[in-house]
Amino acid sequence: MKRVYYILVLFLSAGLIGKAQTPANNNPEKMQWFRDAKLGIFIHWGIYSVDGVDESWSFYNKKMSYLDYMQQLNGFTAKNYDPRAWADLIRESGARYAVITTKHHDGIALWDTKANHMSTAKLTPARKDVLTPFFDALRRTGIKTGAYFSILDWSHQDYPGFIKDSSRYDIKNDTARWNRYRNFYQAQIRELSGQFNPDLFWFDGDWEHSAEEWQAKKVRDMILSHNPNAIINGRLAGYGDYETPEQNFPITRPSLNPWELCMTSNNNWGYHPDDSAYKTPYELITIFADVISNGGNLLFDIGPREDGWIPTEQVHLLKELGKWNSKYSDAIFNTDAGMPPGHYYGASTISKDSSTIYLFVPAHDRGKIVIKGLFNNITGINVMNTDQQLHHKIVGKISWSPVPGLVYIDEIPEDAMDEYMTVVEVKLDGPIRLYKGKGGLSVD
Ligand code: FHN
Repeated sequence: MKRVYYILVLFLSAGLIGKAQTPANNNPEKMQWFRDAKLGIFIHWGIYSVDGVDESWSFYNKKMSYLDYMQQLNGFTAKNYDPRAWADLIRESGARYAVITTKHHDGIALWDTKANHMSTAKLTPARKDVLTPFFDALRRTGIKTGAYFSILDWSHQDYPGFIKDSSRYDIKNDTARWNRYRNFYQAQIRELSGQFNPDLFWFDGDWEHSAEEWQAKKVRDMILSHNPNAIINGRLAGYGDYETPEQNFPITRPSLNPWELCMTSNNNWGYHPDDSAYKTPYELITIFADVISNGGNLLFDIGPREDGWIPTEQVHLLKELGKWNSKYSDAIFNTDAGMPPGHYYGASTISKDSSTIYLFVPAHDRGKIVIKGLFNNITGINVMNTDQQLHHKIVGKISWSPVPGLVYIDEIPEDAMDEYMTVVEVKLDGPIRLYKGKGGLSVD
């Protein structure tokens, strides 16, 4: 059954699910903070954090019985939960937004939903809405708020994929029952919208029904009528604002829309004490640089334990990422996507005024740095956060040809390199102009 999950993730990462249409009323201005944000922190926290099992999937894939899974309700204490400390750590990472699982496929809400009794407030020793204090802490810290919400609910008695008994039904044969479920899930979205007014809705689970069956347009309209600036991710059956490739790095840039790669810190979304396969800070930073170079955001996931404690490996990753982000923030935030492939063998970004190129050089990459197809004259090159200027040489420029030569930039001295990834700032004589031709005599 685990295969089911992987087939699904394959679809997702291939963009076959979560493909964002650009709805007619999509106003690009509202997306600007998201485009400039570059980094969000994803938080998978729920009753699955008690035994450290796969979120919802552990009963769906029959790794454990539904009843055993739900026994975890008795262990969710949140006794060390410190939402302000969470928000401070998120801020320290350099992230501009955070997305928390307000309700995963298992149907257990982190807020005191009035739509049913399935919540941490009613059914766990925590006995509280843990969502409100987190969103308050985020807002106090200036971090944008994101609400992950699973529109499917494998615990709801009127959901066709209801797992506890085999009462799966075809919605065409029982429209009243499907309408009851639809009214339920939309009521919960109205609660989230009205009570929490998140800056971003991160929907999940749209793969089991069509946009019409979900009434996706109605849900989008409902959210935007309450907050026209709310951003919706690309998992509302085609009614989202951006694409959401998952785990696998997109080799082809997803689209001109903004896009966001969500990725785990080890191999699991939620707390998994048995999973020590954490990415290293170097791997995280190189992935992040690659994402922003391609015009995307990275939504990097952590999975706190049931009591609210965040694994030390995840804290370390966020802190190391934060140190790097603050050292090179001008090259990262409020920049545009870098040069298209072919101009530089690595990640790059471009300043908003297009007159500066930021080259990302992985640690201990030695040798000269080459830029191809740059028409501009270079007015200065420095290793960011150092006094180190670098010289360059133009190679292969034929005096009578308009085709630009190759730019060979001196190697970065060892003592000027960052332990993970160094950023070289290349100042141009004006807005960047790139050669796209096939060489030879013609410019194009
Ligand atoms: O099924 C979920 C999964 O548990 C996890 O929440 C990821 C995070 O993006 N989303 C779905 C799989 O794509």
